Amino acid sequence: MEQIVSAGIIDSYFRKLKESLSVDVAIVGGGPSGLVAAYYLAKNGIKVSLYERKLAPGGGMWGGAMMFNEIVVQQEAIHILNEFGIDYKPYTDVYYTIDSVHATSALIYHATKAGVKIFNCISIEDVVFHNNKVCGLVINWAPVHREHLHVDPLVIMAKAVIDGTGHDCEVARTVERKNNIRLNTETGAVMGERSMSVEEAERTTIENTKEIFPGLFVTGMASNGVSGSYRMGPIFGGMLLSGEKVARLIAAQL
Ligand code: 48H
Repeated sequence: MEQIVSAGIIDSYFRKLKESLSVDVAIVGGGPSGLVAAYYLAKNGIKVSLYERKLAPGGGMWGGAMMFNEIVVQQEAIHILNEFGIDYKPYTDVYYTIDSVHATSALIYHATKAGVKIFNCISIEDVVFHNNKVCGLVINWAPVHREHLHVDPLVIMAKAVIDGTGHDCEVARTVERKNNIRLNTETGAVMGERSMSVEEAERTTIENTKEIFPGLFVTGMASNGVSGSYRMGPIFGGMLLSGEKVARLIAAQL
């Protein structure tokens, strides 16, 4: 019995990992924007895997604001809440409040149900770079990084990579730092996030959701981090709409 339980887990995990060695889209970060992007791509029949360094995907959405576990979403993103079957309550005529645990778990559930393979506890440490194009991810166990163990990584090949790493826009920074290239931003570099300005930030999150280098797209907070725009606090419509937009951009390209 003990052996069956262990063997079952090992066999099915390694089958899943092996089947994901080459995917259409590899997403870094399991925050709301990455999860929404993953869902819409998978729903479109596209092969998607998502890598999250923490034990639980969901990023910054679980905690609402200051651990008050409620978030705000504006009218423009209500169709995405409806798509995920998420319940919301009107607060004004255009802003809605939502239980953040309910919302986050729904994003994870529907992404996996649509066929997204989520790999948690895995950190992206680099990309694969061929012929001036990003074409995969270099992955390792998150605890390996945390313990500073000198252990070599494995590689996932992908037709498109999404940086959904939030405020730090880690993938974009790594690509820029290591490859002597210009990104598709005003300065050609990662411009860094600005202070809070809610309406402006919500608008630019969507505008800045784009391909910033061949094969590399940004979504969510990373979009504003890369393009030097503002933060917005615990309103999440921009994150959801950004995930929807990046999925649309990639689906049109594949
Ligand atoms: C694997 C990684 C790596 C890596 C990071 O921060 P997130 O929730 O991302 P978004 O952009 O979908 O949502 C942002 C939102 O949560 C937020 O912070 C807002 C709205 N802030 C406004 C404000 O003013 O503060 O999730 C990113 C995820 C996290 O779970 C990270 O652990 C993960 O990416 N991650 N995973 N490898 N190298 N880097």
